[in-house]
Amino acid sequence: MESVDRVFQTDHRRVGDFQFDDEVARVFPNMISRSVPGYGSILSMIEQLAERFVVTNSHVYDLGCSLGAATLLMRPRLPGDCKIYAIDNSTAMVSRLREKLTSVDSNGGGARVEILETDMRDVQFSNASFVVLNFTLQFLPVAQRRDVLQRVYQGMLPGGALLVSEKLRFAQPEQQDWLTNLHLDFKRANGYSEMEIAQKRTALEQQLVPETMGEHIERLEAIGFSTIVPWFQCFNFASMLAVKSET
Ligand code: GEK
Repeated sequence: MESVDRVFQTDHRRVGDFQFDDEVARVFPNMISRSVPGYGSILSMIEQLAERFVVTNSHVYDLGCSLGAATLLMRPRLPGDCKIYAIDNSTAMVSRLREKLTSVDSNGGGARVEILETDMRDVQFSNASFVVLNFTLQFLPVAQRRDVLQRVYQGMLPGGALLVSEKLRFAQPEQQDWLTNLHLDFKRANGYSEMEIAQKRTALEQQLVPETMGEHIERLEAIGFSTIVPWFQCFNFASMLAVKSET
């Protein structure tokens, strides 16, 4: 049975220091689906999009994979000669994913999975047909985001695609206020108290820095991606696809 997120329910926890530790990893599926509007829809589309972009004998990267939700959905649908690198720098997430992976049926075919406990800034990308950054880029310092995206692009096959899902910031204050309030309503409707919402917000403030959709698109274009398609948005959460030209 899924463990319920009560991480910020008491005010004993030292806020301002959000970490992907064991306490968070234990409740993570519950936490993310109650906090990120559209998370479930995005995951099911990742499964579908992987089938479209992944080519035989290529690599797929799931960067900041947490408990491997995207990896585990993609794996059975991809060719056996493909490899998914499921990458996260949290020991708690990676060890839970290792346990999970040994318990899923590996006889059903699909891609091989290699789990790496490492920082995505240190990954050497190669032969990539599909790269997933599902709510992960936002945790890197803004100044370091371009370098990671650039290296993804360089390691990507022609016709390959990068999927980036992020919390967004809005340049117009009215839009920012509306969408923030709608997101807060979503969290309240999912049972989070005002104290939990406030404490998590404080804890994440320094670590999750959202950018505007325009900033994302501009950077991806500057790197060289030929087509950038924002394909999903719910309140202040969005997902986009950046495709590398075939030629
Ligand atoms: C999902 N994609 O369920 N290198 C590697 N991993 C990192 C880094 C880094 N530098 N920084 C953060 N992480 C998942 C959800 S959660 C999103 C992604 C959220 C990892 C971090 O350890 C955590 O597991 C993940 O990125 C972010 O589809 O919690 O809002």
